[in-house]
Amino acid sequence: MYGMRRMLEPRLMAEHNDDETDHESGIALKDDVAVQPPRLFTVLLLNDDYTPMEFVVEVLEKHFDKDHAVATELMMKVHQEGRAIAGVYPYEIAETKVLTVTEKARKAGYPLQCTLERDS
Ligand code: TYC
Repeated sequence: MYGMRRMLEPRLMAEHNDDETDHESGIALKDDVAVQPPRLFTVLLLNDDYTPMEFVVEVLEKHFDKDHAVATELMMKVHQEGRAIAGVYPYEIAETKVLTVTEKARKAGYPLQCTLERDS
């Protein structure tokens, strides 16, 4: 009479329940939830005629974890080709980087465009 024991001694029930399924109710607990990897978003930098090259290099170093040589190459790619990928992240991280970089550029008086693109 597991049901009765459960009513009287809920702690005992929990100790016996190794597979995290409630066998009496048939309710599936957390084992049955399929966990999906987070969707990834691409953060892009776009070219403009006014943001100083050094500012973009600094952004890539400080916010996208690039060393000075890679940051300089990426900045030149944006300058010459119009855009480049700064990094690829789950949504919340990508969105935060876009907001942080955009705010930093506006505060410095530059029109730098930093945008998001779904799934890389
Ligand atoms: N084109 C800018 C200049 O000549 C430099 C620049 C590079 C601006 C990359 C934005 O995302 C950018 N000063």
